[in-house]
Amino acid sequence: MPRNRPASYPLLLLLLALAGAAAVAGRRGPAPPANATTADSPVYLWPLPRSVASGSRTLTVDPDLALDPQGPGGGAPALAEAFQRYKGLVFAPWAHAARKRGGGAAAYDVARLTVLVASANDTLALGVDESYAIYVGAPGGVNAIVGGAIIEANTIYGAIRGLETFSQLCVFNYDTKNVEVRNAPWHIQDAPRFAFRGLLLDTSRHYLPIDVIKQVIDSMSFAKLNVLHWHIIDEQSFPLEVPSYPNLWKGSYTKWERYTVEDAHDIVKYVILSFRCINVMAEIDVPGHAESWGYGYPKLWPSPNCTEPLDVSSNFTFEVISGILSDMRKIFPFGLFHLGGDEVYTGCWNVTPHVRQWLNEHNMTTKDAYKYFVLRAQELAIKLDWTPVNWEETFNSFKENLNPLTVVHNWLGPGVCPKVVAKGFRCIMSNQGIWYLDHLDVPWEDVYSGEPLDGISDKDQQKLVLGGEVCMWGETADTSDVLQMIWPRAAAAAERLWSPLEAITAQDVETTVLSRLHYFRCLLNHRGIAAAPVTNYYARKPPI
Ligand code: CP6
Repeated sequence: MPRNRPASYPLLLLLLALAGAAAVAGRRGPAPPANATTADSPVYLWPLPRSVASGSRTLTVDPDLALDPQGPGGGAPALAEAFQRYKGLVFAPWAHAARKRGGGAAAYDVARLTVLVASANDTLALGVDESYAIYVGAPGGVNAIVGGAIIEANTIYGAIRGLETFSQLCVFNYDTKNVEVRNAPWHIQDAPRFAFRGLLLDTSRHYLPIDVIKQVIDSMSFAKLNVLHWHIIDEQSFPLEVPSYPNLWKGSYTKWERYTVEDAHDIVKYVILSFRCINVMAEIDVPGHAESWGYGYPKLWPSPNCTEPLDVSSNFTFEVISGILSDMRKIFPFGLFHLGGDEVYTGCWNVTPHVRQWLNEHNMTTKDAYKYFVLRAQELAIKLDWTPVNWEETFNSFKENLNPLTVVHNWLGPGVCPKVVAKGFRCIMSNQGIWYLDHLDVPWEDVYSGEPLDGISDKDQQKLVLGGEVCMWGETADTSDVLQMIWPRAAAAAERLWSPLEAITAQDVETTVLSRLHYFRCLLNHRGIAAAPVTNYYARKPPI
């Protein structure tokens, strides 16, 4: 099997059938004989929680598992909705194989899931408390219920992270046809290492239908990623409706490859109102990467021969940016907004007569004009109560002038975040050598080697690293393959952003991490996400 090729569907299904069954049995290789005990089979969680204690009992889980909401935040309708969603995820993949229990009611060990949410505050912001604890069948657990299951969290968002982990403890037993929690009693305590755990989706190079974006969002929640960086617009197409400037989306590829304001609202509702605990950070990339704006408003181009970067000399440019931002503010409640600022090639500003004249009048070099543009766009975003995020070139070019609120987004390689935090700015790591998912030749092991705090030893400076983000640039990805390109490698970054560094030893990376990642990939497949095979897993698997 060639390396790194997105799996074809028949191949995917075959792998699913073989590997899925093997993984569910908790081992690599053939499924165990019918009389095999499953009590000592490993249980795989991804990302690894902060602390995990387990035992050796196997508990059955009632297909009619009931939610027992407790605490000031327990009554939120969103919790009930999330619980139903997770029940579906735990039981539905096995519906074809599950056997209805005939006759009298069988007693299941886990018939009720108590979810205790300490606070009724349901504001979703970066840094919201996502911690949780889980007890399953833990004698001496909160209510000392043997066979019971309890999730405790400070916020509904922590509870939802806990539901994800609980769902990963639930394993289908093909022999008994029960969903089981093995290795109980469990006591898990967990909280994320970084507040910002992002994934970039690029809908300009290829349009992605709303349903595909929602599928990506679902899959993000399985890996506990929490920021969807929506790179909506770029030079190739402008798919978003902007009521203030209704010609802008003439820059879409076709009128079918567009997002209405309602579509964008729908995405935000999907992540927020349904309490998946994911923020949407929207981006408009200026002044480079914006050629498509000019299809609707050619005046945004310095000239027909200079269609990028946007015309820095014209007030109209900033009026349009202001209109876009005001319209987008009504859609995107998240506190961060990305203003791009990368790969700005200002050469043609110099040779466009009216721009050249403006530069002369203002005594500016093109580099000055680039700075002027970025800072003016930042002011517009800040006025709308947004924290601006910019790609690292802005910091590299004029760090001393960036607004102190700026979050700098690394991409060019390692080494910039240490400089960024030393200057007191916040940083997000997306080192293109390892965290650009469109680079298909990067194996998961390299993704897994990512460490946002590399080169930063000062504790206060470390706090300025918000986290990191994997980038799914869209030049080579559309509906047909975007999920295969994202998964399973994004999971490798997700674990680095969630799990404590100390929880995973160098030896683990050589041994258990591979099995857990393989298991998580199968879990994604079972949940309908077309995750590709784990790179090189086949090469390391013992022959059957
Ligand atoms: N588009 C935008 C891109 C990239 C960037 N910005 C990019 C650059 C180099 C690689 C991959 C992606 N396609 N707007 C850089 C942040 Cl290798």
